[in-house]
Amino acid sequence: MRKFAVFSGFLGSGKTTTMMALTRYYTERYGKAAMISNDLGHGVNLADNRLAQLAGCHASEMTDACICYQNENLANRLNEYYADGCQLVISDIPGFGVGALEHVYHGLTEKFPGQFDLAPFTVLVEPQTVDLLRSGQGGDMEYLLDTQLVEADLIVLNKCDWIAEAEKEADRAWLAERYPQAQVLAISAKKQEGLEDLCQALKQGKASLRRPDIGYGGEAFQAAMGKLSEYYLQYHAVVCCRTFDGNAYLMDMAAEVQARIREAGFEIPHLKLLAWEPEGDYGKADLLGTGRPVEMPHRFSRPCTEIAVLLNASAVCPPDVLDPELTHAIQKVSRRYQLELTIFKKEAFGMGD
Ligand SMILES: Nc1nc2c(ncn2[C@@H]2O[C@H](COP(=O)(O)OP(=O)(O)O)[C@@H](O)[C@H]2O)c(=O)[nH]1
Ligand SMILES: [Mg+2]
Repeated sequence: MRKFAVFSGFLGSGKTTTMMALTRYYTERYGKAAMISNDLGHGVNLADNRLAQLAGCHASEMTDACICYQNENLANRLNEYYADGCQLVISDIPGFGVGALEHVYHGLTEKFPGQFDLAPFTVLVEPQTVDLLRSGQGGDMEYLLDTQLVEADLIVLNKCDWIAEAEKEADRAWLAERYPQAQVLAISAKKQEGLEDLCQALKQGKASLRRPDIGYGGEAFQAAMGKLSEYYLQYHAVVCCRTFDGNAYLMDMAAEVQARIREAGFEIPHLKLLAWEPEGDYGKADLLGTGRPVEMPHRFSRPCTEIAVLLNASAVCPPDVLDPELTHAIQKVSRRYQLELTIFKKEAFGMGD
């Protein structure tokens, strides 16, 4: 088998976490698997790929643009992995992306007929999003949340560790009824539950290569994209004292950003903060909205003396608001911890620009 799967799904639904868990699970049981993190930021070693590398996953990245617009690069990358013995390769797309069914699956099929065995087009969704869709409270993001699921051959309800069995079954049933074209699975990437079913669905299933009308580029698409922006920052920090607590620093930074974006009246569906020290110990904090608690999926195991930090925010907020709010948050919290910062790279841009 030389299969390729796209994992779509909204910001924070767990694409990266699931790809990491699944490539590991698959490799241990069935043969080599690899993951590609796709990012709109420029440069190399952006947050998701750096995280996967720190965690020891078989991973690489494609940056600068959605894989939607890089069919040749993607085909080359897949062929390299297959030549290296990989049997399954998974790539995500940016978390507010739609249209990859057409641009990636049909693009590869038309440009490289017969070359790639495409697994079901897979879309991750978390219970919180199901609640928003069910109650019609998706707001500015409703079009994207819904359209991603319209594209799915396979819907993966992730983060089921958060909900009771009855709620899981109710969410599954609702998804199956509203999106009847898709098979629906329930997993917890964090607890590594449901991975066998997901493996089998990818191994045995096939892409339908449907062509649903998703209004790509239309009014609703433009309206949603026009509200979104991205921010990337990379810096190095020298620590003043041996008691520096990297975990507390990341938590405080996420909380400061949360308070500022809430105060400014905007939303931040995903803020990622990844920091690591020279020996590879690392911490990661995630913020998945102004109304949700900051999560820390990985913690530094000891105090550190210098760190590199990658910050990536995807916000429903204009870039000229997001940029100063984030810059001030970083300065304020870093000053509190007496860190000396060297900034390497900063990018802030609106998705509608
Ligand atoms: N409780 C729980 N959290 C999860 C699960 N999968 C992912 N997360 C967390 O959700 C946040 C976003 O996950 P990530 O993989 O970065 O989402 P992505 O933006 O879709 O790639 C992180 O804090 C993850 O640790 C899960 O199965 N259960
Ligand atoms: Mg990700």
